[in-house]
Amino acid sequence: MGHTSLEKIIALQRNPANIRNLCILAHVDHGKTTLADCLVASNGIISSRLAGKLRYLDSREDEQIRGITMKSSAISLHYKHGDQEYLLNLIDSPGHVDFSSEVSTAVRLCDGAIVVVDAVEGVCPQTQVVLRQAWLENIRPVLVINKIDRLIMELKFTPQEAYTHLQKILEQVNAVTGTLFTSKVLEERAEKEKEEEKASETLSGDQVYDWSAGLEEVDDSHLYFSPDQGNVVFASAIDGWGFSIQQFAHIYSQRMGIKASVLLKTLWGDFYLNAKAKKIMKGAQAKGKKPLFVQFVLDNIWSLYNAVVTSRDKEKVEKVVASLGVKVMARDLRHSDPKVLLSAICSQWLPVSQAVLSMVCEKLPSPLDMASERVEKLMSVGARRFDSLPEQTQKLKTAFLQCSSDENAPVIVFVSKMFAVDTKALPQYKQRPLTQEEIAQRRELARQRHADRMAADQTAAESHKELSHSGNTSQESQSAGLNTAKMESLTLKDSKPEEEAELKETFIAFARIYSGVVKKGQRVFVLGPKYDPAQGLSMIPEGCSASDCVSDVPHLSCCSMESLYLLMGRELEELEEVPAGNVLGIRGLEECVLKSATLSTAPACPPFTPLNFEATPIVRVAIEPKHPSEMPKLVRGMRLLNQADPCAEVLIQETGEHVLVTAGEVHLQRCLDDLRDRFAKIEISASKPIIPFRETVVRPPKVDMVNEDLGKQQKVAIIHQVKEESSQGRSSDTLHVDPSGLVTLTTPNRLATVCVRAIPLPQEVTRLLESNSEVIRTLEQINMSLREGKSLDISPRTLEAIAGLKDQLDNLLQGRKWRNAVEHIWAFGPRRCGPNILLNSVESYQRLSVWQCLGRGDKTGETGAQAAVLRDFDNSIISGFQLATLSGPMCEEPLMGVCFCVERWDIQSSAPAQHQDSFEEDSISHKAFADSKVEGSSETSAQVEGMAAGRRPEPASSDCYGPVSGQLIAAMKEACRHAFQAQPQRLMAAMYTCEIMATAEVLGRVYGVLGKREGRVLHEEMKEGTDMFIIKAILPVAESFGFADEIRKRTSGLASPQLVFSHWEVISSDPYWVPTTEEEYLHFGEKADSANQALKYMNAVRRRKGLYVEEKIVEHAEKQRTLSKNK
Ligand SMILES: Nc1nc2c(ncn2[C@@H]2O[C@H](COP(=O)(O)OP(=O)(O)OP(=O)(O)O)[C@@H](O)[C@H]2O)c(=O)[nH]1
Ligand SMILES: [Mg+2]
Repeated sequence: MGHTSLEKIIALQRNPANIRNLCILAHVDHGKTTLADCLVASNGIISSRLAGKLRYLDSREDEQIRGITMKSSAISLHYKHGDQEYLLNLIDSPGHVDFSSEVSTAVRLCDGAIVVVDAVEGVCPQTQVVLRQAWLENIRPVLVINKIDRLIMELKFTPQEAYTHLQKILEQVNAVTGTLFTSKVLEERAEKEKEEEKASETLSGDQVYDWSAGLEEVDDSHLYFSPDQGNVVFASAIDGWGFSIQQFAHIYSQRMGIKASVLLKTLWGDFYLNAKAKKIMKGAQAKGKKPLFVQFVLDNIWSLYNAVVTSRDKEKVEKVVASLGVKVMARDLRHSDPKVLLSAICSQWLPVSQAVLSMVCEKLPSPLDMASERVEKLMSVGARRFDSLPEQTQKLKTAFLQCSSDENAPVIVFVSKMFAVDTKALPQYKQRPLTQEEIAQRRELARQRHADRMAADQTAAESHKELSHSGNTSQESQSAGLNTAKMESLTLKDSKPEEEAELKETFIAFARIYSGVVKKGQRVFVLGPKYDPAQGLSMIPEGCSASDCVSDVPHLSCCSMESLYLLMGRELEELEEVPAGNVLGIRGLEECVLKSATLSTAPACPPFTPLNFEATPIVRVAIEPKHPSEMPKLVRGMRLLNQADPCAEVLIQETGEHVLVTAGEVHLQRCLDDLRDRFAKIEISASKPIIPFRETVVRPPKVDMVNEDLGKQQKVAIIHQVKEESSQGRSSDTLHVDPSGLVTLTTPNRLATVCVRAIPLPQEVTRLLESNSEVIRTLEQINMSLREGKSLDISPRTLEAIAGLKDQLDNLLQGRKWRNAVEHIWAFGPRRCGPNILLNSVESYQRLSVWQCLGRGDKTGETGAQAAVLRDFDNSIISGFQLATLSGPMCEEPLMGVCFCVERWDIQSSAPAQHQDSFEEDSISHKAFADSKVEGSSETSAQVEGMAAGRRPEPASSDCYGPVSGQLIAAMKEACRHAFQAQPQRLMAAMYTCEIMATAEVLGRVYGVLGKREGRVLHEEMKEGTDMFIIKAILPVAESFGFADEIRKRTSGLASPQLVFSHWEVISSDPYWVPTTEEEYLHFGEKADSANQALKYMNAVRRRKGLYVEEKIVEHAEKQRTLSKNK
């Protein structure tokens, strides 16, 4: 535990005003863990000589080997600042994109963050992401510009150049914060205006809005990083030094008699010292003078490095040491590595821990300073507004703000992740140092034993003499003794496996207490993400607590916290109770908490808003055990892995495969290692990554593959293809496809007909829908509640977002084809929120708009008999559309960017009505679905499937086809598939963006690797002041595996890219393309078997899914050879 005793920390935990919960955030490799080492060393937990080399918080073996952090881990530190003592709960987070979910879990528990930026690399993509994450969680950041030593040693900057460079970095960081701030102010202004609008609706309408109103009024100076604000530290974590300008202001105010407050304002900025006038003046740059920062600060550091490292001048060093007043040990002075001497001097002169921790104590908020805005954000889930929550729930806000550790205060705890530790590492299994009495007792015992043995030896020797002739008995007795010893060892061995089985992984919750005192063994409610406090309050009797409540409230369970731990990096310390405002570990929740949860003693507490995850899990692999008999172990292991990782997903696909979805290659590797070594403990084999695709349609191309004008030929070919299929056993008498691509399909009982056309959506629309999927999901939920007759109090922000989406759609869907389209949107799909649209162009059918919650364009529709019948089956059409968009005809991957337009839809009103109710609601709730099964119509679902697969039910009376709604679902799905096939079909590939930093020498090789993998360079620029190039490129996910490794190898580790999922892109080649024109035949040959990338991808997917793959068998090997020569 270092210098600080556990008792001390427990005492500090009781004073929330002096607690700081903070995390370290940065781009990968900017030095977070190294900085954390320095801070940890200041508490004596590790030796300061090892600080920076040990990377203490990277406790996993693979973290040490790879040199990157993969899990965030916490440690509690003690710091004395002025006359106050502080407790700092520090969390180190990973910087690699693959682990950005670990950042989200860390940020949620903190009130502040240290953002670290590499002085050479400056603001990198992940720096922007973490600043955004900090912003979204309303936590306050401070800045550490690290690796200043690289400016001296690597880039060989002069102090003046370094100063200019540092200024630029600050500008970059502030630009990011500025953008975040501006967008927030604009958003808030819009909200305010809207409320005002509501209030003044009855008043006169002529108002003029100033677009920038609000921006100027808001004071944002506290937001920005500036050394004179005291929120910036310059450091070199590896050499152990760091400073804020306060320190230098202090030094120089003593040495030169200038007021510290004056120095504080002028040490950073365009000021210089006029030695003659003994004044500090403005305008250093214009007059060509040295700024104060250069003269007073950087010059000193530069000359120190020069003396110690570059020239290794003993005399100079001694002078410097004397002038700084530091003490250096003789062996450091003699050490062959100058860096040792350097850190020995620097860590006394400008210890980085002191600079950083003082800044943290002064500038970061304590748990008591939590902004009420942040509390409301945490408490209002989804679309609900805070003031619509039950009154008791709203009252809990004061508990948050008070952060009280009173006995009566409600306990509110948030668990942001579960992490697994080896059970043997838990404190209760650890050997404790013995107390004095115990040692004395043992000594006594040992002495006794010794004395006994001496006595026994003596008597044995005597008896041996006596019985030296017969000698039997002694042997017997000896062997008996041996036997008992053996027996003992045997029993010991026997009990071991049992112990081992028990000693497995234990899950500890990574949590923070927002209110109340948590006691060991206490019972609390566990609130699931969907828990509704209003419902809970109405169902749980008043005064009922978690300890005596057997609840059947949905999404609520109870559980007890078996042990509480102080998190100390690699160690855990057991605690009896923990007061509010602290970060802690809790054991005993693994049964009720999967990944994150809210715990409370008050049923009125709402679940916290879900964590913001920046990374989309996209890389999936199928996993199986080497020995099939070990399947159960694998299943159990995967379940544990799922719980232990905030971002990994584990699922069983329809094909029965066990699939693991991860954020990227590095993450995948870590998950597999964990599975193999910790959770399943078996040999496993993983498939190649399964690459996701999307299917879409495009406008018919105007030129053919050899750039000749196409005319009508292409279309003929496509219709030919559809016809071919329909003649292959599909019911052609119910299906008709006209030359323009309009598909007419009649249900098998011939009572209903739908006409559907597929139209490609403009790219911008697809992108818009995709980026707004959350909004669409909310919209869908609201519509559902409205349909069920519930009224919802929707927050203005949500309404704003929905209206915004609608306006944007209106703007993008221009032209004759899309006239009025937005008003007629019927649904989005798949899963009701995807990037495809179902459009209602049935003239005689008016339905409620999906935008009904906006209150405008609200048409109740006509009340004709036909329309009423149609409305009853409305849901079947939507369900059919959802099914069709979920898996397309090309390779059963989801569709994207397709609009299905229903142009005609009739149902003969003689449709049997008794079945309708049961099926109509099936997609609304599971309950309704269950009901329908009870009614005995379960055979219909089988029939729906049968029809979807193209089997044709026997003709008989209309009843034998099952309920009309079911038939309609199938018909709609089929119609959509045919309509899709009637258009030129394309695959869409997932794309990564990557930013690669490389030096000029290796640039060529980077381009080489990118080109080989079908990557496209977007732009390339030179990083200012360095010889590094930054290349931004996009790369198909399908080609990305091994990319990072290859780049690293080819450039001898000089360039290392980070891949981030960016978007979906249409692959331009047509997978179904066959040569149709003379020129094409000439160019590609009859078989056209040159590489068709899209076809390759498509067939790979089909093969994986066990679908039929049409492949040409080589007919004339001879001809093939000549062909390839001709090419
Ligand atoms: N020259 C120099 N190198 C440093 C400094 N601080 C850290 N490094 C080096 O930078 C590399 C990365 O340091 P880490 O502390 O592991 O970086 P990190 O930010 O924790 O990285 P991730 O956790 O993987 O995101 C290591 O090789 C360090 O030795 C510094 O002040 N100067
Ligand atoms: Mg790290």
